[in-house]
Amino acid sequence: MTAFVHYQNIFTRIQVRPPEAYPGTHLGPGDSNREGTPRFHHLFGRFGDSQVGPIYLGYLGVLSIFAGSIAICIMGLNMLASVRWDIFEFIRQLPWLALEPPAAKWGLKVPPLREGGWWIVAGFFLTISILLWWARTYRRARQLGMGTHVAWAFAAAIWLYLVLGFIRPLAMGSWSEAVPFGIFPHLDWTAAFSIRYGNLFYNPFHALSIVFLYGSTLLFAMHGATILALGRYGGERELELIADRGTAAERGALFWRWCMGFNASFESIHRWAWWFAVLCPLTGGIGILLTGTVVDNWYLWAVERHFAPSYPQLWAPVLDPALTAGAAR
Ligand code: 07D
Ligand code: 07D
Repeated sequence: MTAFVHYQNIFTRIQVRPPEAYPGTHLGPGDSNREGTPRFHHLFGRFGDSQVGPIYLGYLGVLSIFAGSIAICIMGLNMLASVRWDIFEFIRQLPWLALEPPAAKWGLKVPPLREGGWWIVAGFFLTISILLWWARTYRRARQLGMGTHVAWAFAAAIWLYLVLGFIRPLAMGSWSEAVPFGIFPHLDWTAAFSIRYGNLFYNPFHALSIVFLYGSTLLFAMHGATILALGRYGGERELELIADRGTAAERGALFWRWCMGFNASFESIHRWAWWFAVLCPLTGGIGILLTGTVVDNWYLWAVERHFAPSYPQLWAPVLDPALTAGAAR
């Protein structure tokens, strides 16, 4: 039996629980206090660290949550108004409800609140909230003497968000080009956007973005699996293994070299992961910014460059079905 029960470490089994909660490093001058008494929870320990809190809020955190809450309240109240303040309908229809941007006739003007003005106000507060949260990731990393890699990765996502809701609408001269707030409505928007601009699949930057999206999941799976598989040799102590390649690092490297002839190093795999993740929204944002501004129809653009076939020439006259006798009947 034991011959078949090989080492398989998929779920976290170890609860890391020191005798006392660790409040974190010394805070510098100008820093705020940390909030909350740290506690240990078994359930959190199953997914990550069993210690929960204290959390550092600081003024950036408080302001960000405040601005974000205003944005969410404006969206929620507008959605509630759209179902005539009926709470039951609000809950039932929530995934379909929307706060839409202003109509095209308003261009970049600020319309009355009921005609898209609320979308601008909500978008303003959401953007402030996201930017403040970005500053928080940057400041906390600096305070801990870390690199600012998390902040710059987040900035890549914010780039796509700003292109979708702010930069491209500015370039097109109309807020109506922006994405609505709403769960399914924002998906409808992507479908309509793709059709309106001649099928986004022919946009090479959309394709690149997909490469990095799929590539990210592939790398994530390969890396996660490798480290778990090396757990019995201390493989999850990645940093030590970068400095001093122990048997875990050697085995991991050998495994991939045997399987595909090449291996990332314990350090470089994280650079691969970072770049793949960052390039997904970075290339995506470029693709969206080019759409409607530089390229009007991606399908025709691809036909001109000979990588999409043109529709076959129809020699026989095409009858409009609406004009045939059958339609009248
Ligand atoms: C798992 C981390 C947790 C984050 C979560 C998201 C809100 C929004 C607000 C109802 C991976 C929290 C969501 C706070 C609620 C209101 C007003 C991150 C994880 C759980 N989308 N999108 C979703 C956003 C765009 C697309 C889900 C945001 C573009 C498709 C969720 C933005 C385009 C699909 C969501 C944004 C696009 C989704 C799950 C901003 C092209 C899905 C997200 C700010 C990029 C999926 C019903 C998730 C779904 C989905 C949020 C932008 C396409 C509601 C906040 C305009 C095709 N999007 N999205 O897990 O199930 O992310 O939709 O730009 O299929 Mg989206
Ligand atoms: C959304 C960045 C902003 C998010 C931020 C987070 C909060 C929440 C939470 C308090 C994700 C803010 C967070 C506010 C706080 C709490 C809980 C990043 C975001 C700052 N596509 N498509 C992409 C595929 C089609 C379309 C990217 C696949 C069709 C449009 C991605 C397919 C049509 C856009 C991708 C497919 C279409 C995209 C997104 C397949 C629709 C975009 C990458 C197999 C019918 C976006 C260039 C990303 C883009 C985008 C994948 C098909 C439309 C790679 C796999 C043809 C309009 N598509 N797509 O990082 O960049 O998103 O395009 O069919 O705008 Mg697409």
